[in-house]
Amino acid sequence: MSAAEPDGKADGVANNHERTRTGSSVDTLRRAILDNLFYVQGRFPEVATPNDWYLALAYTVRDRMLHRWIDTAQTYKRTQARTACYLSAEFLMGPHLGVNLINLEIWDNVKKALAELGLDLLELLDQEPEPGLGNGGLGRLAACFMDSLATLEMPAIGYGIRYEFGIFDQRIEDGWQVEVTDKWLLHGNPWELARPKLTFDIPFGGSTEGYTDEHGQQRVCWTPERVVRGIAYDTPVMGYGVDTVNLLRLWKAEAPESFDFAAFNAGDYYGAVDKKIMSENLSKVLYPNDEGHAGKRLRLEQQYFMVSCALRDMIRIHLKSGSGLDSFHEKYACQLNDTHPALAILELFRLLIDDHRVETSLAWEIVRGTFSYTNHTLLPEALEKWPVSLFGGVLPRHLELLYEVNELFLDEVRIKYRAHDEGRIAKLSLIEENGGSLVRMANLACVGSHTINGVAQLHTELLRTTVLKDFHDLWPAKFTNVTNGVSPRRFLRLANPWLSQLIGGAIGCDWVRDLEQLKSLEQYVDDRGFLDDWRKARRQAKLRLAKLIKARNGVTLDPDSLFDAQVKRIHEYKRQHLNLLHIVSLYNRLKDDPSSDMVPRTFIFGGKAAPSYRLAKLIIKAINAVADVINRDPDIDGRLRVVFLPNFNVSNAQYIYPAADLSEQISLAGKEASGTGNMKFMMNGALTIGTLDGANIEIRDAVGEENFFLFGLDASQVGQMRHAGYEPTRVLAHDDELRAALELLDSGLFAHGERGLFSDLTANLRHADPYLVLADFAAYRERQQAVGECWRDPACWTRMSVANVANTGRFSSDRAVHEYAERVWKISAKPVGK
Ligand code: NBG
Repeated sequence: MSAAEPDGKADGVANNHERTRTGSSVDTLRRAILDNLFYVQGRFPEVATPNDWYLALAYTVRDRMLHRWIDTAQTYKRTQARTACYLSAEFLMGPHLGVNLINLEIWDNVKKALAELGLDLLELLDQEPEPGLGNGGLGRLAACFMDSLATLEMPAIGYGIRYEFGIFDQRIEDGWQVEVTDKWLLHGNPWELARPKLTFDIPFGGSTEGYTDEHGQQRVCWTPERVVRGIAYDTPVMGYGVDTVNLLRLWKAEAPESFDFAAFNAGDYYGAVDKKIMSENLSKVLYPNDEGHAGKRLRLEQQYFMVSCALRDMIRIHLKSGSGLDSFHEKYACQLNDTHPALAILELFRLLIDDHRVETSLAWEIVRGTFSYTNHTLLPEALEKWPVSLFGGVLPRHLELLYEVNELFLDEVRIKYRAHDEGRIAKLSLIEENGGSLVRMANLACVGSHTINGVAQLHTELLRTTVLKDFHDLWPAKFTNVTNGVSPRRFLRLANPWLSQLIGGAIGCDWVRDLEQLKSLEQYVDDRGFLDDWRKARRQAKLRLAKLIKARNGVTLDPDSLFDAQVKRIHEYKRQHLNLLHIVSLYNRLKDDPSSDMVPRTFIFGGKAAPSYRLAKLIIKAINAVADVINRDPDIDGRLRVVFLPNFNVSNAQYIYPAADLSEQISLAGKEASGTGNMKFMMNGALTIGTLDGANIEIRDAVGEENFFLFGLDASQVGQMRHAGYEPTRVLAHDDELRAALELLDSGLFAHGERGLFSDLTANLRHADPYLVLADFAAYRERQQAVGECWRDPACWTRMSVANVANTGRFSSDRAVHEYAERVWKISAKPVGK
């Protein structure tokens, strides 16, 4: 049957071999999997392990992407398409296999083909190690944007680092977080293609010297102290239901020569390999965030390595097309994903002036025409700054250029205001003089970009009025907002097969590429049959999560209890401890009055703490300790369950979002830039309990206040309260339940009798409470009470759940990418072959 089978679109060749690599019928897929098992893995079915089969399948899927990839590249080349380059130190892609099966629309056929081979697709999906090349929201956003760019058929390249070790694996031992290295490359990575010939030698350190060129021009020559070679590794990123496959190009660091032969010959074997090791260190490991980067030379070197490789690659492509560098900014729109790649501004300037001899003012014009900058945080401690001495040691030429740019920029400021205002100049300067001098990366990003954006309306507003106020005063038109979005392919279509199927049956499947279509689900909010099916579909997802938690935590969950979930990085501003205090107070209530009527709840936590963030790690310990006691207490009788699912990552996120009834988005107002987990929960039909922070505000606007559990201070009230002098002890004095909860945490009950184990946490709340946990506690408790009441009316709850999904359209990353494309990048779709 296979020979007559109409295969994939570009598969025009009537040749058996070709068909095996491109066709998508069940029979062809089965043959292809076997072929890859033989010829790529060198295995045969009788001895193949699940991992062998996974790899055979992955290659089968990759084969189906490759010709589309080449067609896409040819289309872009032929049309000389303007291209968005997403520069990011993090791409938290998550497992590729599932989403590629969805995007290629071959899920069902692959499933059948595997069944014929006696294999289970879900089992093979589980084999894939997660490429965790990111910390959290910022890295995952980059991945969702890559997905949307491809789906919208927009020319784009993602540039980043191929870390050998991504974000650490989190184990929980005795309730504590333990970090373990993540060996995602251990069994090979079928999704990437190494490009050993595509390399750049990146200079570091050394010194600079002026000289006069043959035309009498003053120039500068940088003589580096060492060179590291960047090698390209390409990962195809498939669009949904289209032929577009875009490129994610990650750089691996190597030594230009594996051995220093002089040292080797002199008998210094270790010295000879030393250099190689030092070079390779550059792409060895992803830095966990919240680490305080100042002084971390390796981190600075990583950033430079990445942007220099990326820019040299862009220049290479541009020159190859026959264009001159004066049109570089017409060819490329480069997005700086936070300040991590902001060195690209100086590096492009340097490459243009020093290496390509572009005249300085034209070079600066090109630079400013090229870059745009997204800010992802308002936390002052997260804004990157580098000691000038470190900066100059690693990048001597860039420091000179930084001073040059700064001088020109500060003159621009003086001229604009017709004054020399010391205060203003000090705030805007690229250098902070505060004890030691520091290079301010956010300021550099603002000065070198044509557009600056925040990631939710409130966040952008706060950027305009606080963190970047002086830049906004100077260039109001540079600022814009693009609220984040998430990929409906991964986080609904793939993650939640049951709900996807139900939705598909009701309104068809076009929502996968046009999420606004979910709006028409509103016609079903009073349809009892539909609501029943909705509950059943959601229950399936809860059962799946319960199974995972049983396996990982050994805790049995009641799928009919209210699943109340908070999954995200552990951080004081996100206030997992507010949630925890509420749980402890519920526990107290049930112990005081075992007959009290409370809806059964399962509290699910997940998230990693930065390895050096002590208080965050203590919060993890506290959650686990409380879970341990509550889950064992016979008085509670399963009415409360608390679990901390270890190692929150994209893979298990796909189990959690679909299973949650309630989404906890309880950060202190004004702190969470946007949040994207909030969107993923909503998209799957969870209701939100949340503050007026980040994108919660827009979620509430979209779904209507009656479908959202709002509580707490808003950003301006937070400011006022601080201004008036906030005293947590005063709150405590008036709230017996809250006091009792804190006291119970201190009592030793949750610490095998060890009093004081949590005192750093509780004392911090009692005496400082920098994130106003206590101030918001009463409002939170009250809203949680309302959540419980609402849960008692399943029809009402389900209606609200449907309403949430129906109004989720705006939170697709497709919408966000459209906005960037139109307002920031000025790129448009280039469908393959057209
Ligand atoms: C995070 C913010 C989130 C936001 C994501 C994506 C970093 C540094 N910032 O609120 O905390 O949703 O970025 O924009 O990861």
